[in-house]
Amino acid sequence: MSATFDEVFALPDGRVLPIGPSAFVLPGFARLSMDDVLPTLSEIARRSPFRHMVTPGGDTMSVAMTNCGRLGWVTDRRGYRYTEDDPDTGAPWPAMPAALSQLARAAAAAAGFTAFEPDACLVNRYLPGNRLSLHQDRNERDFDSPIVSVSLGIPAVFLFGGHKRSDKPLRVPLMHGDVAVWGREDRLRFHGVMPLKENSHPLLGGQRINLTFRKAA
Ligand code: MD3
Ligand code: FE
Repeated sequence: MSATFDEVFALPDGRVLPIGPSAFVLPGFARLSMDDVLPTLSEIARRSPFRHMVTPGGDTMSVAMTNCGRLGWVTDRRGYRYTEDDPDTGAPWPAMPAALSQLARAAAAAAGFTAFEPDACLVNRYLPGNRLSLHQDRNERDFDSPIVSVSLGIPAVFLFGGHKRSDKPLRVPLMHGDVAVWGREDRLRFHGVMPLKENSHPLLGGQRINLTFRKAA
């Protein structure tokens, strides 16, 4: 499969598209940062490799995860939480690279959230067929800060739900370089990712990487 015109040529144009009262998609916002961003991802995965975590219910997640930043999100049979150390290596999570925190801060500001200082970045790796079922992000202490997510690689359909699990979600395609920012009344919305379709991206191959920046503490 060859890359689409959009994947190769779409450049950020300053658009901030509202998908909720305080939720926005910034198409292509991260596209021009790849020379700085991609090497940091290899280094993070070298120090804290991607792994399939287990939910409290005992299911192994299809999405593979790692983290950078002072805190990292983990799940196991004991529950969901943030930790200072990677339970697989026993070492602190890799520090958040400046290229990543600067990108997250700039995206938050472009969406109207000033002074965003993330202390956690969850790195999700999706292969074809992998999905993320509807959930809320509520393990963070600070619900006043927004969450910033950067999509890289092959496209995915993001599910943007309501405040009840049963609310019918909006389907939002997220392409390489797209950034989503959401906070305030949209911060606790249910959301998920549809099973990834087989595809290929010129820089990332047959995978999707999603970076989710949070203020956890
Ligand atoms: C939520 N990640 O790691 S981020 C997660 O693409 C997670 O890997 C997904 O959910 C991923 O917890 C989705 C994208 C996103 C965008 C807008 C939202 C999540 C949102 C708006 C409201 C709530
Ligand atoms: Fe989430």
